[in-house]
Amino acid sequence: MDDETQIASILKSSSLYPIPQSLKLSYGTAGFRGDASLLDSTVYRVGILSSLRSLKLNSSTIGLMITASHNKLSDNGIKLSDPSGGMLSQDWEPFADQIANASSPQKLVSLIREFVEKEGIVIGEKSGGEVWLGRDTRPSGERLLRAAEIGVSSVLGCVAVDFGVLTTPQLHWMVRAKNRGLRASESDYFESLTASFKCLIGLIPVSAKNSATLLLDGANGVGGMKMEVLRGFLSGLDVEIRNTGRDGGVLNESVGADFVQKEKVVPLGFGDKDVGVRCVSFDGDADRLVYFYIPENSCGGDKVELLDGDKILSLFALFIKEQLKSLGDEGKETRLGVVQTAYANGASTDYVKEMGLEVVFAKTGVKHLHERAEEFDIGIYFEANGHGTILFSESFMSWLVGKQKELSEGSDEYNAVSRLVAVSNLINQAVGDAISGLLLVEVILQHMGWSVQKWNELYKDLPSRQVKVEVPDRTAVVTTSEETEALKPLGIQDAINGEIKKYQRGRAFIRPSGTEDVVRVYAEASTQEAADSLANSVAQLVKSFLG
Ligand code: G16
Repeated sequence: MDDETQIASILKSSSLYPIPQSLKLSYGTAGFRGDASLLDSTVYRVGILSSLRSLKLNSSTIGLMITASHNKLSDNGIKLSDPSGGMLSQDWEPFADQIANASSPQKLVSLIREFVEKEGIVIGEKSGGEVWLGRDTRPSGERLLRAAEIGVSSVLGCVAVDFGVLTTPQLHWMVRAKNRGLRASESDYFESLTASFKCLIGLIPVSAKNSATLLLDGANGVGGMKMEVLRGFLSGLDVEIRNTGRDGGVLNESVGADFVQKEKVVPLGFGDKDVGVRCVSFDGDADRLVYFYIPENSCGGDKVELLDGDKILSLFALFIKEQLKSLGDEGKETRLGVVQTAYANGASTDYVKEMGLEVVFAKTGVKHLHERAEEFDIGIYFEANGHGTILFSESFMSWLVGKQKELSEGSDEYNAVSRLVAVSNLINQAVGDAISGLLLVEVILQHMGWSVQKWNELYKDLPSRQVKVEVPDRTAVVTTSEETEALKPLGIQDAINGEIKKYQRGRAFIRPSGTEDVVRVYAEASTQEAADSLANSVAQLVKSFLG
């Protein structure tokens, strides 16, 4: 990159976005996150990176989403979508770290120069790189999106296209569709979901349909707002949307999937009048969902029965398995697998294994699960926090579509194949998506004729507890690749093992969060009191080892 015009362009634009003193960021579980007031230079620089990524991949479209998802309102962040719709390739994360932390415009230019040369990226006025931008509802989003635009267009021949407020999975879906030469607007997303949902509802055999209203907690974010639009196109689903953000509620504050899953309590806006009703919570950028209901015996308490990502995964696995069964021997040959993380409740893993499914474990972060799920014909991945989807391999899809043409319409086999095809269109193939996940759960419940309570009986969760511990330096915790054991600080794992031994069915682990400045603690045991006590003792150990 010797071109004077290019260097001048970056030097000029980067002077608009000086790096705040002593800012040290690292590319975490899902990109950069932090206090929004400190992120302008980071977002601008990631704009440059996105353009380079586009140029590296023959000017394919890249997605750049401004969001801090489940984090507090005053935070913000960036998630990047590769042309496939998946997360940015992990090979580029070290470069992202380097440029985000470059101390001066000159240092930035020299890092970019070096990288462009190493990667063989050709920059030119006519290179046609393109980056699609979206943001969640955070007030800082608009300002940060402008910084991203300037970053993108400071690379010669690259343009930014602003799609305004979107859910993260919408942007990933649109990027994937665009790069596959398909219709890729937001309304195409809604149309695709509506058509496949309608098809699946039409394939429900008996009218076991469960018409009871679903209550949605929109986390005061973008998900509720988009669900309101989609609701207008759907029939066969009655959904009441609360916590839309228009009624004075604050994003993610005592609402939303992260709150409900971690605290296992009723979100704001829900209460006694909703006892027994099927409810669902989205997170701040609508890439996660968890279901819940308030039990009959709650006696005015705030506890909920939680149906988390593990239970959603189990429901999906059951439905897919049922369809494959209708395909006889060919169905048996299909490699259907499940990907979970160390957070998966032990009872859910036992349940899917008993179903005869292959289960593999990955590190926290959808980028890790997604990769493992691609190894199967049909790979279902879910984190307990509600982030997940079902991936259908290209080869399996072409076999399925061919099969559909051979079969006689209306036969059991034909219907099973049609359901699988419709599921592959409904469920987001790019990334976990709360909206498409919700639609699939609702279809399956109607198909089975099940209430949320009946679904909850698939297996009984082992009692568990999650806590977070604030420490001076969370990077002092280093874990094994599956995050089940801590390698550092030295001695902490032996101490944790000592605590685990005291509890029946005890299991616990610690890991540094990649989205918040905390160390996370997970504990499981045979009773809730025991799980709480194990989590607290491990949290104490974290405090004493890390000060
Ligand atoms: C992100 C990732 C998820 C991960 C979550 C929590 O979610 O996309 O895969 O489970 O962070 O990560 P951590 O425990 O490292 O903070 P989101 O919805 O916040 O983008």
